[in-house]
Amino acid sequence: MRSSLAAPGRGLLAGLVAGLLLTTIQALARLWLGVPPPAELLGDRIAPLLSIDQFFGLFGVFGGYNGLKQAGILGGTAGQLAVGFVIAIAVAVVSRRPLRLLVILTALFLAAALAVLWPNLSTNYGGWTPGPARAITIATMVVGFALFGAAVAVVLRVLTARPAAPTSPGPVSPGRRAVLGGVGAGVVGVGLAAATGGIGAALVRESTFSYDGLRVGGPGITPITANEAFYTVTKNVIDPRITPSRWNFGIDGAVATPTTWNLGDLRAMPQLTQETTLSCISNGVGDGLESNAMWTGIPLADLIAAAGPSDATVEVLLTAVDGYTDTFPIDKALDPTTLLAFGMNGVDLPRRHGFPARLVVPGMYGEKCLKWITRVELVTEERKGFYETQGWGPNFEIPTRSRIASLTSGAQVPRTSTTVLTGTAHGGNRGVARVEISVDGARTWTDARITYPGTRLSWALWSHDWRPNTAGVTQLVVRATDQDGGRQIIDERGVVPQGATGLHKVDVTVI
Ligand SMILES: Nc1nc2c(c(=O)[nH]1)N[C@H]1C(S)=C(S)[C@@H](COP(=O)(O)O)O[C@H]1N2
Ligand SMILES: [Mo]
Repeated sequence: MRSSLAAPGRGLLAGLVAGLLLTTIQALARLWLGVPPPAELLGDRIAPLLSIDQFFGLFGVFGGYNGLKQAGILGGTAGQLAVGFVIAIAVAVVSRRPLRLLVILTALFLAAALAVLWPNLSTNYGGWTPGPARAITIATMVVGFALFGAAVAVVLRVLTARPAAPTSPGPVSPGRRAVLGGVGAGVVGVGLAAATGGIGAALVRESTFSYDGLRVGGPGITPITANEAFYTVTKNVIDPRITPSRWNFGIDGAVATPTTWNLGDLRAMPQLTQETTLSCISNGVGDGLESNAMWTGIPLADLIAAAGPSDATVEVLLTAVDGYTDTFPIDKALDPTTLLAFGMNGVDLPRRHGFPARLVVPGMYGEKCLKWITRVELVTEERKGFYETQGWGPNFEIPTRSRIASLTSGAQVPRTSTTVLTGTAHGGNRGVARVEISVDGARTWTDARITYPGTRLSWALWSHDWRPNTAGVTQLVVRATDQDGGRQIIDERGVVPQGATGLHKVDVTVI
């Protein structure tokens, strides 16, 4: 007896149904439990291994960080489906011992995924800490791959017409049975595709694409940035949504007593509120990946002291639930202004800014301010975090900078009336002492008015009333001096590898 569908066709159909089932299970686990599927983990596995040039090269190919993230997740999911097709077709075509082959191939597929992704398995977007997170991720992969294998076996069985015993002719002929089986598998496949699509749509709504890369700018910059307007940078396709009961914060490594605290423990400790400006290492001269907020939290030093740090400690290695890591020197971790923050501008940290807890590390780039943090490991030798492995740094201290925010190059300015120029100046953790403005391409300088002085840890806002008088093209330039007397670096340096320097220049036409 022969099935109406040839073996490769049966394999393809089985691979489609089983692959969609696997994708659906993974999508549901992502949505409900925050378990990242292999395609997502693969991105995190590869990203740190790229050089900055390769990383930016991929931005160019895929249209920025968002485009790269989308291509990565779609490519990884398609790749998984492709491997599934290969397995199912191989099993369908090999007539001897197909089940044994199926078990072997599925187990190999699973083992390869676990081996490649091993360092990333403790990532969990629902807030589980590294130990349970790893167990849940592995369990989800084992269940998903096993069900994939089972689904291939079932579909192939349904599609393969077996010879009917001559003494008991069934009402349905084997050929017809295969056709019905094919139709059945098709219906199941369409159902699974719809389920995957529906869950996929829910995941897209959760995604970071709408806000990753949010910047501040324009004439309306306020001393304190509203939470909704605060600049945002994330490595994630979907940011963590942490259930506090699953989460805790721990200090381990070179300490006398590794210690964990739950959110209730931490909130019961004395809190302080500190104004601090955060600034991304990718913030180009004059760009808006920089914002200021009032952060409420506990000095990290108090928590480290409770765990009994070893004198041999050189750095802290920080880990967040999304698998993001970074390091900075122990001296900075013990600085009383380095906070484990729970509050932002008087409310709980918003989800996208790190709920329930993030670091605030004044004077160092935003990279170091881990959102959704769960672990601080004291280490006795230099280690590297997510972006450090790409080659960023080694100096992560924010240089003194200033920006003209109210105008962009190409603007037209009236000759006979006053134009109010406004902007920001930021001295890292050194405070801003002075801002000067030039309206003639850095030939002559005048002091701008400091309209908001800020603190040593925050930006200042400045303003200058400009009455041009003469028509034509001119260049506006701003420069700042910090409270330690450090003047803004005029050498132009790009954001790679340790942040941009140079003066912000805006070309305008006076009409
Ligand atoms: N867990 C985690 N923390 C993170 C990141 C991340 O991707 N994951 N991005 C970092 C980067 S590059 C920056 S600039 C800041 C941005 O913080 P914000 O989005 O609250 O402004 O968060 C940092 N902390
Ligand atoms: Mo950043």
